[in-house]
Amino acid sequence: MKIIKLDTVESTNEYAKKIASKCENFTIILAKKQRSGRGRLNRKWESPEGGLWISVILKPNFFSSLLSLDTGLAVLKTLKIFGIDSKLKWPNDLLVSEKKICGILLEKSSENVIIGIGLNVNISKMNTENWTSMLMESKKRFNLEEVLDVLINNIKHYYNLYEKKEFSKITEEWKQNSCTLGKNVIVETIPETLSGKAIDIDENGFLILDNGKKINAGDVVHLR
Ligand code: BT5
Repeated sequence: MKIIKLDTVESTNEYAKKIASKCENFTIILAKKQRSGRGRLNRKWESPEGGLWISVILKPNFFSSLLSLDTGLAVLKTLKIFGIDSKLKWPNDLLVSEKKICGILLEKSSENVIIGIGLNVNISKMNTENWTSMLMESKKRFNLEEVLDVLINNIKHYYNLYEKKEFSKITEEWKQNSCTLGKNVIVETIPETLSGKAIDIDENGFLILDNGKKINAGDVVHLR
């Protein structure tokens, strides 16, 4: 494993994509700040100093979007170790009391997979809505290096499960910690807007609604 530490970068995911083919498996790009951090569909990701903005370059033997949910478990466990209870919102968010504390951006770049993780650690002011941070939840500041160490260990653990194809272990743990399942939801996918009750996920990490629809990617609104 190698960590490349940067001061300011446009986006760690973009940087990772550029160098991925020359990197070893499990290379991590870490930045103090991102000038144009990105979410899914090119949405802006606020990345001031004080957060953990990283991209992990992986060279998995196979690809499944379950990797995004698997990474969510690594963040969930990290937050728990630092005393913060969070929930997983399908497909890629971690919430505390319905406020976003972390977002995950999974991208493929030829044979490489880039997993971007944005975790709001010591942040108290930001230009977006409905967010929170470790500092705001616990009224404590955290050592970023310590949080990073714990996070890396957890990513390794869950990535190992993924490589060993222990899909049911991943999905079961995900389901136990999800705040999406059991709720009525609206899901915006690229071709259509769907609604129904979220009842399950399958071994690819797809969301299953009570009307039988299976969704591989989309934006979820929790109704109740
Ligand atoms: C995500 O997108 O949640 C994925 C975010 C991934 C960020 C990491 S940081 C390291 C790596 N390098 C990058 O350039 N990106 C990755 P999405 O589900 O599309 O959510 C984006 C939405 O979250 C925005 O439209 C805002 O509403 C909200 N948002 C923006 N910044 C936020 C923040 N720091 N904390 C919480 N919510 C935020």
